[in-house]
Amino acid sequence: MFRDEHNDLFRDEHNDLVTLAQTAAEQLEDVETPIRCVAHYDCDGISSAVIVQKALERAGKTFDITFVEELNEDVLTEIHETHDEDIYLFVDIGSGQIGAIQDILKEETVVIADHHEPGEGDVDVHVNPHLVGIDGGAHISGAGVTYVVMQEMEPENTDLLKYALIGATGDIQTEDDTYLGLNRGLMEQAEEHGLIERKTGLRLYGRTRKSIIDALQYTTEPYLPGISNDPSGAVQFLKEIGVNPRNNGDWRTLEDLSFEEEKQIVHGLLTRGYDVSGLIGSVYILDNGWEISEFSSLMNACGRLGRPHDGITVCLEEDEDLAATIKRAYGRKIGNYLSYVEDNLDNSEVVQQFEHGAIIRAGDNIHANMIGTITTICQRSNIVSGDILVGMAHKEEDHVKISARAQQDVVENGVLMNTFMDGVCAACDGEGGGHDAAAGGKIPRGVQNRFIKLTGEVLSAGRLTSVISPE
Ligand SMILES: [Mn+2]
Repeated sequence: MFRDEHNDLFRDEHNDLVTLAQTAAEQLEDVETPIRCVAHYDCDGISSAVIVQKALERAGKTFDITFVEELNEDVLTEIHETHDEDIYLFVDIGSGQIGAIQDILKEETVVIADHHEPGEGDVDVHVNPHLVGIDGGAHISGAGVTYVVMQEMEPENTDLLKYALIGATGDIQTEDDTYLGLNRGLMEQAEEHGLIERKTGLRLYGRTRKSIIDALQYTTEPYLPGISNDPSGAVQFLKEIGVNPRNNGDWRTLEDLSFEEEKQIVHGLLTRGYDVSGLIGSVYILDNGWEISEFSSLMNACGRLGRPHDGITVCLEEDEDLAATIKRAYGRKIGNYLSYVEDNLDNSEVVQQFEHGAIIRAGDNIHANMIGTITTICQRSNIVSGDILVGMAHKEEDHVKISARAQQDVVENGVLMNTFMDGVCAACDGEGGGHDAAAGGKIPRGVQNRFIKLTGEVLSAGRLTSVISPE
């Protein structure tokens, strides 16, 4: 069978992943009946679904996509009972639940293309980097794995590379804004094909979308006194350095500036004594004009608003109006949730303060999908102060979703949120994990008070260092 050269870039080094992908591609090529695709609802899952949609359309297959927030026996059973396809394709989800999939879909053919840590079990085809010694956490996303499969199916699918990288960006698989491992190879290919352009510049919020004034005033890391949260200060700064924020009456974005003007901004910030080293780096511009991290935030917003199918539409139809609608709806939702927290700062039933941090008990007032985002914003913008912030929100009928965030200096002192969440959630019949500074978990609703008591002890003086820090 004809195979083109594109996957060759990593065929040598990552032969085994390509071999798995080839098996999956052959399996899918042979299908003549409808396919049920199940995808995770976040940016990486939506990007994976976009790749599936485009590739299966090109291959003339009949298919439909179901998005899920998580996968467990109940969710699988429901999907199984409400659909009658004989073949399932899981993308960016499934590896961790492979045992349940094997049990529930025993009559069906199952292909999994995922990058999560695999559980115990076996399906017809399981494409996962962990199985072949590749770091699925940092080096390739669910969309990346899906891409490799679809590229094996049809070399023309190379144009879908950018979605592999949007997915990786959504899963924060970058370090100091560079892509690692297989993602790096994918990025190089995307650049070669003109799908993504990399340049060095100011990495300010809203690079391609916001006025320069907003990009400056919304920059809070590092904090630029006289510019951050200060629109008139930002206007004054631009005036001082002689950069016009408008062009024929239209607000200009950073992306609209010439290289010289961008340099003037950097120079102006340095002259004022700001440390801007962290603001200068690689920026990646997609061929639709969006900066990749902003586009991936948009995809995440689609998922969190419960509109993942709109994410596919935005990608494939380049629907700018829909993108704007989603951004507005998401912004409004965040604004409402933040007001709820602000209105309850003095209400210890909702915001409970401790020596070293606070717990937000949102109950049904903040959607479980959004509690992580809200906890992050409350901490970064100091709406709720403290070293550690823990957010809790009702999930499903009988669970509580938990998000824990730590300030960077706390993490540097060895206080790790994943260890903390793992320990406290396990002690409450739940499970937790995640990253050093941002972790989360899920516990049964009946043990909320126990969770609050244990967490409160940790967030109180003394135990913060003795319990969760190694020293
Ligand atoms: Mn993923």
